[in-house]
Amino acid sequence: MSSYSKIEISGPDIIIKDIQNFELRDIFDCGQAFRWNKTESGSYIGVAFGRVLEVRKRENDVIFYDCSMEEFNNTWIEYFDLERDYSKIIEELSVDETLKMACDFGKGMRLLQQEPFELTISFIISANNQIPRIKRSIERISERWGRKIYYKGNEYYAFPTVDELREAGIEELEQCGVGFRAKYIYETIQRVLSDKDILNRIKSLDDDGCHKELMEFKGIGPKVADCIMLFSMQKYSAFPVDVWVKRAMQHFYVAPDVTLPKIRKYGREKFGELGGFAQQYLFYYARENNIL
Ligand code: 8HG
Repeated sequence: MSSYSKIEISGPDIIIKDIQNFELRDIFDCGQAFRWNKTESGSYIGVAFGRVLEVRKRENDVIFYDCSMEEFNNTWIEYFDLERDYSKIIEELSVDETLKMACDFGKGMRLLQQEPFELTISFIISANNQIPRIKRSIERISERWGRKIYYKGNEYYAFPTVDELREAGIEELEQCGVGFRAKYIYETIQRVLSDKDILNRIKSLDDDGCHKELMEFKGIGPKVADCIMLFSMQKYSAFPVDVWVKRAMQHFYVAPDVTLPKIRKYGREKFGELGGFAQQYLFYYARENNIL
């Protein structure tokens, strides 16, 4: 069962009617995506899969501005995970009191299906970093090497393809504010250039295989691998443990002196195939409420 009643065309726009569990703020501020920004009028504009999209929630509808049916069907249905029934996920997770609270807080969240190469580079940048800085670095990389796209007279930049990054050197990457991570990004670019299908192959593995292979890249540890596989490879047992998830788990479930790998194992065992969803509701709840 999908989570909307119907789709309408309105001039150049597409409107999803009566959508459930879909709030742009929850989707874009829950930590999974770095390229969406709120406009003064309350819509969000972002760049994904080489396209600029402006999207707005109006009462129970979602408006996709300037979007053909073809683009909607080929790109945004999957990207926004529109065919998944989130009320069922929330119901299953809510047997746990903590998750009930976290789901209630972030009930409009959806796990986006993002592009694997972009996400790999983005989450290498995320290691020991803060979200505003991560966003700025990704923006600078896109401005420097990505394709320019115009929307309403403004310039936006697609995240560069691996071929567009062929000439990017370590020093130039450093100039984008990524610090010590420049060499990891550089090496990842070289590896994907020499084996273009590598991320698709990794995506086709099972969850544990995927996690293991991603960690073969320098600059990708267990946490970053979990984020990449969860946000771009549909591996929903992934349970990324960063400082916020660690605090939430220690606050609600495990002893304060438990190690990160143990928290990850506990989370995966407790939530199984819904681990990634549970983690995302927890991350968002913990970060927005600054839990200690
Ligand atoms: O969605 C996320 N989940 C987890 N567990 N960690 C994340 C997400 N998004 C995100 O940016 N991070 C990391 O958390 C990156 C950075 O190390 C820190 C920012 O709070």
